[in-house]
Amino acid sequence: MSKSLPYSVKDVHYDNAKFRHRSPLKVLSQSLLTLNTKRDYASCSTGKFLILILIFGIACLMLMGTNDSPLNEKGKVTFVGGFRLGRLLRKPPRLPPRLSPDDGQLKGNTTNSPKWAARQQSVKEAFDYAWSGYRKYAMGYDELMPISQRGVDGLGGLGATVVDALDTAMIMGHGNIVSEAGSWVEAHLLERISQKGQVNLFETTIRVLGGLLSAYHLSGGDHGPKPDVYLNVAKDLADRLLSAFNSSPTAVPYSDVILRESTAHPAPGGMSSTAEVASVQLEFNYLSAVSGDPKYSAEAMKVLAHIKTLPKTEGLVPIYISPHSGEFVGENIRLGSRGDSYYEYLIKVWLQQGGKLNGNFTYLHDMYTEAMKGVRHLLVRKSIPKGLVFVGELPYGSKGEFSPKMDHLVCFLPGTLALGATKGLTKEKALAENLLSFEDLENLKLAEDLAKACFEMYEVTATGLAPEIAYFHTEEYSEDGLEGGNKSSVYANDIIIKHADRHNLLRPETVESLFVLYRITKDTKYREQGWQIFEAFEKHTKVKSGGYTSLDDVTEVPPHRRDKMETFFLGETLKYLYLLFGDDSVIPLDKFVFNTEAHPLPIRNT
Ligand code: DMJ
Repeated sequence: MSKSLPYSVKDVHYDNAKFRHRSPLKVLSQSLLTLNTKRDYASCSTGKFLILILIFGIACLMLMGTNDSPLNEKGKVTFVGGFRLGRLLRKPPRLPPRLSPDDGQLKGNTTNSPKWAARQQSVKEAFDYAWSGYRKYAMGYDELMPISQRGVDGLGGLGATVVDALDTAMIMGHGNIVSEAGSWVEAHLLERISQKGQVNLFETTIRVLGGLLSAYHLSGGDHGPKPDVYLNVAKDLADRLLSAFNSSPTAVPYSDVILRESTAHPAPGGMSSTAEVASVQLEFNYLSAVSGDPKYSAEAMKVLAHIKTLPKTEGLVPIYISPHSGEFVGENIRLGSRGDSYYEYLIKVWLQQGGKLNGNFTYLHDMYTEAMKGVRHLLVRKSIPKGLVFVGELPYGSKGEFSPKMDHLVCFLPGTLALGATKGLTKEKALAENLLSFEDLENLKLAEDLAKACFEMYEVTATGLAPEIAYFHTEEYSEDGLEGGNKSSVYANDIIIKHADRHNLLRPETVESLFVLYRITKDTKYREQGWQIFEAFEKHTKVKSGGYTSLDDVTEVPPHRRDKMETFFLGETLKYLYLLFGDDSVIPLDKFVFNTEAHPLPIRNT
């Protein structure tokens, strides 16, 4: 079957010829070859003059259009043979340079107050503690089981914790952990990738591919392997993951890949999750940009260009999509599991590709704007009696009944809404420069309201940690006897926590949103809330023998513990907390987008 689904090739191709490095020799020989074939034209003197100009022009272009490779350690451009003309003529490179070890975007300008510097240091120590436990009992496994003191491969066996933690260690300036994790990647990961079996396209892309690419960008090479090691492993992995796109008869990829065979198949049941197929583009785009090979981006972007053409409900989409038909399946609409990062990537891919400066991707901004309007119209409600603003679900579509259920996963939304409104600038700056539309202001307001509901999901429990899922008390929906266990909470009667939903997996979404909202609004309440959450993690999830653990029930103290430290605790939760308490100049939000696993990737220079 051929891929007959409509998408615009124009929308999905990078102009990568500009990034691909060609040696001066290659440029000259190719020019001469061209001269040869144009011999007739060159026989007149005007022709010769034009050809000379052409050669000169190509040489200049070559110097102006080189990618990041000529940057030395201080981020300065150097040219072989001392030829400096390019300096006069050079435009800024369209690719963001990799960070040099001295770059302030990693080290910050140290204007932080002692209070927050000390709190940030506590997060760094927590990361050290989490890593030490993992290294001691589970090095090379996907995850640590801290209670049983062993490792487990829940994500296909690529040492997911190592790769997820790597860029966090870089950002924290944890040189020894960068060395340990980086050396493990260099020694083992390529071999693992060539031998392992089934992995999930989405999980492997966001955690492993995203982690490698972020490490490639952030690494100064002073600890661990040379940055190119990360890039080479990333390419090998992505080449195999591409089979998920190539085997599918439509633009919608299969969900599972057999790495050692480079083959792919649908998930049991045949459907792919909407969030999964639409949340691999940041990673594949960046890989294309730095490798100079457009194939990764082209395949990944076909998914979004295809989804653009599908019918939606006020911009909202069902959580399943069929790789066989290319159509959405069912009517279940939610911003929690299987729906969440679809909305996140619409705006982040647009930002990554240069936002307003790059007209090729306006359709993503349009899809995002329509979807957020849909969220405000169809999914946002207020709880009773105290009026918390929350986002519910439409399990049977817009004609069916509204469910006041909100996954903790939905708590990515406040951060995404705020980012989409100001494009990573502070609210103050965006207002001063008159950059906020009415829509942006509405979204920013909603972001702040939702962040409150997310924080209250923590505040309302006995442990101070949020459950996996909360329900909100409304006129139509109430249930007694299912409070969170903190009787002094103002919202004790607004939030309902069912028995099956009382676990906590050390998830990042709320602290992610607190971090983004703090950067954008500068309101210190977000930092204080983040600190409260961090202290609750310290109190209830730290395991004596090493590492941190998920919990079974956040509504009782002491909480019954599960036995798993998820990779995103090191990759996301602790990273966002560290950044929340640190300098704003570290990984600035108008220069980086975080993938959905918190791996920062640079925004393309346009
Ligand atoms: C992470 O793997 C990613 O943030 C994903 O988008 C959602 N789930 C987890 C964290 O909760």
